[in-house]
Amino acid sequence: MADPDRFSLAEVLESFKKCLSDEGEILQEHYLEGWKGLVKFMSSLGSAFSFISNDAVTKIQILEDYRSGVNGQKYLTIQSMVKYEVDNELVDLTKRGDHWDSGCRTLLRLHRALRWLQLFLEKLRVASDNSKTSVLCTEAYQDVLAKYHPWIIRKAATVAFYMLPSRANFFEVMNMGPTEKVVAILGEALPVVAKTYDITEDLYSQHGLLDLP
Ligand code: 1PW
Repeated sequence: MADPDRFSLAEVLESFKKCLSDEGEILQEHYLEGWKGLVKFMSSLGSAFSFISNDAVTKIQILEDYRSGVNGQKYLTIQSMVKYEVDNELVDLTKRGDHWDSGCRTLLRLHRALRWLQLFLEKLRVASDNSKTSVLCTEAYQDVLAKYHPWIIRKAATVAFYMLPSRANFFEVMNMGPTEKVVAILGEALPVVAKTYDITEDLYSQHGLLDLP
């Protein structure tokens, strides 16, 4: 029987598949489910990753609280959340104030990190068996996420990545069977993650929300 505490990449990718509706809406329930799976993944990578996963846990919780709150219906999809918060001036647009923990700015942080994950897994998919996971992860981080982080976070993240296991061990932690299978599943699932990312990016861009403080 599947161990609920054990990370499975297949489940994470399944959640990201489920989060995209036929109408191109992103269902928060499944988006956050995907993130919870990623947190399990980071826990299985050891304590060096706990500062990364703690931040993700806090942000997932903020969004879950909105979803279970009195206005929970407005947080069904990312689209409905953006409309609700923007229409009701519930987002700090230029500097942090009363709405420093809006759903929009909280999700933006996860959204940016998702791009990193997508890039990293893509690098991992096409890499050779003896390539260093730590290098691939650091490259992906520097390409897309580091620019949003202060020096101290960049430093700590780079140290954590350094401790990542080899590609072969990494695939074992992913709990998905032989390498060829992992590569095949990644090839099928990453375009779905990319689509989720692109839809969110367009939505945020249309509303001028890409630089929320
Ligand atoms: C090995 C695969 C890992 C995939 C998961 C990716 C999660 C990336 C999160 C990096 C977080 C580093 C520590 C936290 C930094 C926060 O300052 C930062 N949060 C994020 C998610 O980038 C920005 O949030 P803040 O400080 O503006 O609330």
